[in-house]
Amino acid sequence: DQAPRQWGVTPAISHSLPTDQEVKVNNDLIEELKAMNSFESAEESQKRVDVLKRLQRITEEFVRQVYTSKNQNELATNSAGGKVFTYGSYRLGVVGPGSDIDTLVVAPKLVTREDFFKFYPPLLKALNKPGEPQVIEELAPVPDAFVPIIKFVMSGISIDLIFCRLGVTQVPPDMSLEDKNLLRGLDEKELRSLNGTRVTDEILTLVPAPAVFKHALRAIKIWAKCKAIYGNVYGFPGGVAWAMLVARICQLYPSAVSAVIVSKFFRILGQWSWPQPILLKPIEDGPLNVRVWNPRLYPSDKNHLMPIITPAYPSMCSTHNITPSTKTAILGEMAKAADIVDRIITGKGNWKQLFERHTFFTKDYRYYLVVNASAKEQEASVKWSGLVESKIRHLVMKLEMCNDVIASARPYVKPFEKVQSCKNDEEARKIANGERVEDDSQTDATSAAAGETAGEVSDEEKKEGVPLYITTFYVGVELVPGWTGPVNITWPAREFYQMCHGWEGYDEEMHCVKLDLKKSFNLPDECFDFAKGDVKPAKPIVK
Ligand code: 3AT
Ligand code: MN
Ligand code: MN
Repeated sequence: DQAPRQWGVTPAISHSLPTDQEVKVNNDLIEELKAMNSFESAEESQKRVDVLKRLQRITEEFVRQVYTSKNQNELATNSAGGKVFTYGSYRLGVVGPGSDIDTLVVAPKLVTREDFFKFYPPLLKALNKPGEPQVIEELAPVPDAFVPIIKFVMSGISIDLIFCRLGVTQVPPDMSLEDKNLLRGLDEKELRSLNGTRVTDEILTLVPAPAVFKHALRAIKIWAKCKAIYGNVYGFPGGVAWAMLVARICQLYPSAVSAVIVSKFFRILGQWSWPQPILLKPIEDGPLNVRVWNPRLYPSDKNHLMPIITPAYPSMCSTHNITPSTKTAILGEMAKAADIVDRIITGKGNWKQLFERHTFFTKDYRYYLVVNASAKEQEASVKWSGLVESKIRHLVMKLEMCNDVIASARPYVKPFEKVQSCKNDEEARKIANGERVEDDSQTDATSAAAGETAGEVSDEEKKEGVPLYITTFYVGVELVPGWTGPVNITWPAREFYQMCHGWEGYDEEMHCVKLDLKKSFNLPDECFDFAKGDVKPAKPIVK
């Protein structure tokens, strides 16, 4: 008899097959995932397949057009190829009804990023025929992004399309991105673009049973979102990091069902000796002159509190954003979840209890720091709110340094967007700065749901005055026990303003950012999901 294959960097903890009870609990889990609308219908999945086939054809046409424009002969043009890869939740097999498709176009070396932005958008636009339903909507190329991207909606599905050229003359249909020598000669943007697909592809090869992994990952992602501990920008693990955590547990229990993976997940990772890293395989060396995660070599890597390392060369820490407060929040939720899942596994509880909504706004804090980022124009607002969002975790770290008054601070993981119509520029300026305005009849905000883009201002609203695009972020603040004095946040506020105002695109006529400390009972309605049973904190009655 052969010893079972080892998955990952240590032997498995157990090869046990599931018990009848575990199988039953696992079926309950799948039913609960269905009830929560985690899966799409067969038609919806087929639509994604069709959209990807269409993108593959457009990609081949795109490469041909570039070759023709560069006077390449017919033989070279016809064999150049071009291929669409996927990454993100679609590649990992965990898409839900609202997910986008994250796609990567790979082309041979003659095709540049400039060609991509010049030739690809017109090919997409050409799919829209007059008098017919529009195939492509919301087309938005962003060539100067950290990862240059074309965003659009195709047949109703959001697409993130990024690009990478390789140092090869042909990209055939069976091309694989596994070989790390393909990375030679790429610039930083190309390396970043290629990374997502290489990492997700590799994760899938490193788990013993992909179907078990996918269901467990669906459960963990929903749980993390319910508990508001999901999102890299705010200092929590993002989709890829959660996926690697689940994958590691799958390696340790190769024969377990998803429900058991979920239960071991909370026990093992909640008690993990962080900052010991989570690895899916030994870290590899490679042909590039780039940094690979190594705390013995790089002091900054030693600062990572919960390192979760990507498997594909060049290995990186996917969780360098985690701060002391977000780490505490994650481990606290894991400890609570471990107890809940113990009861579920033994038949004394049910899965609904694991997926209960967080109490961030209803119970957890008495004080909230409200961050309002506002701009006079929608386009400016998108960039500005993104910039402010990226600084929230720095604000949290500064707040935690005021440890004579503040015990902990935790960011909420979703922005709230609204458009407010103001009488004139002067009123807009006042509102942006959080000053009281006399007549509030003109200042009803039209709120958009959390995380969604606020709609266009109607013509009527434009006539009435000037719009102000406001994005609001929240940070829960816990004071040191027994503190009754004033809460002075002058220093962290000043530091935060400085960070935001230091942005190269900052224009004080256009952008504004303002902090405001509120008591829990003064939080606006946008913080509560009354349909899900949220109850707004009441003002304490003072005798
Ligand atoms: P959804 O099902 O789409 O909600 P997802 O995991 O696919 O979940 P995204 O589409 O937001 O999430 O992201 C897919 C990957 O794209 C994850 C990460 O590798 C990369 N990515 C997304 N946003 C950023 C960002 N702001 N910076 C760097 N990489 C990003
Ligand atoms: Mn996605
Ligand atoms: Mn995406």
